[in-house]
Amino acid sequence: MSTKKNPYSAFSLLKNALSYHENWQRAWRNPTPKTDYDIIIVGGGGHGLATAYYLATVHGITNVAVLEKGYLGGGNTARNTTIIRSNYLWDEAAQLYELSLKLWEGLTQELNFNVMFSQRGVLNLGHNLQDMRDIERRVNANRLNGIDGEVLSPADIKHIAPLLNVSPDARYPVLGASWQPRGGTARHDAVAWGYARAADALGVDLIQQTEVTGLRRQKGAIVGVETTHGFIGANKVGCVTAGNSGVMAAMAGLKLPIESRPLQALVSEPLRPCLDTVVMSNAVHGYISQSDKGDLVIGAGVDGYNGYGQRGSFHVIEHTLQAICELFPAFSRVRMNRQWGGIVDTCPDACPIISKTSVDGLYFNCGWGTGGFKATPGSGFVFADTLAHGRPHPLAEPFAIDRFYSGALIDEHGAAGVAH
Ligand code: FAD
Ligand code: PYC
Repeated sequence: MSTKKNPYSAFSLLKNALSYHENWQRAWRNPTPKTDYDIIIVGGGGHGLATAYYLATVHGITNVAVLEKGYLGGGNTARNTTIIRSNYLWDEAAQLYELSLKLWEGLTQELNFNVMFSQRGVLNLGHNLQDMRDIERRVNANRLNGIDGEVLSPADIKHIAPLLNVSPDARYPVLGASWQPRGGTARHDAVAWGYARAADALGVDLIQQTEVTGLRRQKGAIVGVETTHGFIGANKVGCVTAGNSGVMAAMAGLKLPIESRPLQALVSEPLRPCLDTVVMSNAVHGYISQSDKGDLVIGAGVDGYNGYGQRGSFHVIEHTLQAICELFPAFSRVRMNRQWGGIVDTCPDACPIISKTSVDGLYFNCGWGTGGFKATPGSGFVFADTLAHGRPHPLAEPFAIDRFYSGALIDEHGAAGVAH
């Protein structure tokens, strides 16, 4: 038996609680920025932190800073409903999300940090004949790509989610669903913290409370960033600033084909375990799972207007809760505890941008819209490779900005999970 003290033992938890948490060991350093780095990542969300981690671990590039205007993982990473799946329609998207799902499957071991990845399966409901045709097409395409998927009947669905109303008299009758058993949920904070801790241990500087306010160029090429704490040099800058990508691009005189809109979610009071899978319905703009604490985690559709206010409109969540109560009559008396919003950057084809730009040394990873949490590991992996080599990773190539000029769009509106 090891005689090493376990800093996370029950006794130490109690001791730290009684000392007002003053004696916790820091999980990562709080470094003073250097004057220069090989690569600067702007944005300390899950994607930025994963990028830094893979730069260090896969490519041996550790002279890297992640600059975050707030606190690590405090953006959309903190605000999302954590649904993970890879059942996208087109080969390009399906392969990227499937890389991510495979990385999720080993992430807790890789980071030595429990990201609480729970493969409880994801149901995407169909409510009319066209939904069912789309579901069948998508499941067939997934299987051709080696991605798990089945088309389920209402009786199969009832077996998996007994509280779901599959009566043909329902206002939104459930005609069937796609089912991805390897899908599920993870703990959003843990993903950010796991990547942060591992990247820091490899020498990456994680610099919080430092906003990038400008991009400095010489002879057209990037030489560093202006921040609220002064200039920091780097010849490569990767912007991973979900919700603010348009603002970042404008600093370089670029315009991205992106709209920024509020997306809301809410959680209920905790209940006893009653739903051990994820249920999504794109048609009715609602999706639901139950957290390990017992809360129902419920998400809505995007708000109809562009903006940067992290809140959203009441009528949107009201509509979502009407739909959830119709699908799950047993939840009609459950009280909601909290509501919040995040700003999602959406592209015209509901797919991300992972790309070099026309400015030498400036790269963007953005536009994940309503569905980027599931992509966190895969996005970081391919973006790190793209930054390290100065050319797109093969899986990132179809997601370059120039698809909006060539017309090679990858329309994933049907699989996006949230209509927009
Ligand atoms: P973020 O976590 O937002 O990180 C970007 C960071 O950049 C922020 O921390 C921000 O402070 C920082 N930043 C911005 N500008 C600057 C600057 N100038 N200088 C320094 N730092 C800056 N996806 C799913 O796959 N499944 C879901 O179930 C799901 N549900 C969602 C529910 C809601 C309500 C919302 C809002 C989103 C949801 N998403 C979901 C989408 C998902 O949250 C995002 O796609 C994903 O978290 C984006 O991760 P990120 O690391 O790129 O962004
Ligand atoms: O992309 O699966 C998804 C999703 C679910 C809720 C929000 N986004």
